[in-house]
Amino acid sequence: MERHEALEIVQKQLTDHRYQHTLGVMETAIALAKQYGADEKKAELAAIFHDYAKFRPKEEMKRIILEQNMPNDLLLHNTELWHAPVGAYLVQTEVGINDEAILNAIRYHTSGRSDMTLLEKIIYIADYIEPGRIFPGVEEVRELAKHDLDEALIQALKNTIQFLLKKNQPIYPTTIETYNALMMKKK
Ligand code: DGI
Ligand code: FE
Ligand code: FE
Ligand code: FE
Repeated sequence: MERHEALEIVQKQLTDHRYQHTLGVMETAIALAKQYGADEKKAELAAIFHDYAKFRPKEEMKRIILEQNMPNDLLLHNTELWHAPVGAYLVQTEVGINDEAILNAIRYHTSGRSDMTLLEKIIYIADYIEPGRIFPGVEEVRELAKHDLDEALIQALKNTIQFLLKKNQPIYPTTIETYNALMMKKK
C-alpha cells in the first residue's frame, strides 16, 4: 500500500493532533529503519497505522478484546492499553494489511513484549521520540536511540514505569516483562 493511500485512510480515524503525531512517528520510524537496517516500507506502514484504533469507543474495544480472545488482563488495566492490540486487529480486518510483522509492531507498540523484533522496537521508540513529543526525559531517549536501540528502549520503559508509579497507577505485567527481558539480555 502506498504512503498517500495509507495516510488518507488513517487520517479519517484520528484527530488532527494525533494525525500530526502519526506523521512524526512515520518520519522517525523510517529514519530508524534506515539506520538499523529494518524494512523501511514495513516501518512506514506500521507507524502510519500504529494509533489507528486510538479513538474507537471503549465498548467496541472491549467487545473486540473479548471476542478475539485477546489477553483478558487488558480489561483490568488502563483503557489506554487497549488501542494497540485492537488496532492490530482492525488494521487487518478493515484496512486489509496481513503482514504479521507490521501487525505485531502495532499490537505491541504500547506495552512492548519480551523478545521484541527490530521493527517492534523501532515503532515503540519512534512513538516515544517523534519530534512532537516534549515530555521530561524524551531528549535522553532521543540521544540513546542514535547509538543503541535497546538502551533507548530500556530508558523509555523506565520513564513510563516511573511516570505510572508517580501517578499511583498499576503497571501492566507485559510492560514489566519487556523491561526485565531487556535488562537480563544486557551484557
Ligand atoms: O498512543 P500514544 O499516546 O501515542 O502512546 P502509547 O500507545 O505508548 O500509549 C501511552 C499511554 O499508555 C500512556 O498514557 C501510558 C499508558 N501506558 C503504557 N504502558 C502502561 C500504560 N498504562 C498503564 N496503566 N500500565 C502500563 O503498563
Ligand atoms: Fe498508541
Ligand atoms: Fe502513538
Ligand atoms: Fe550522540
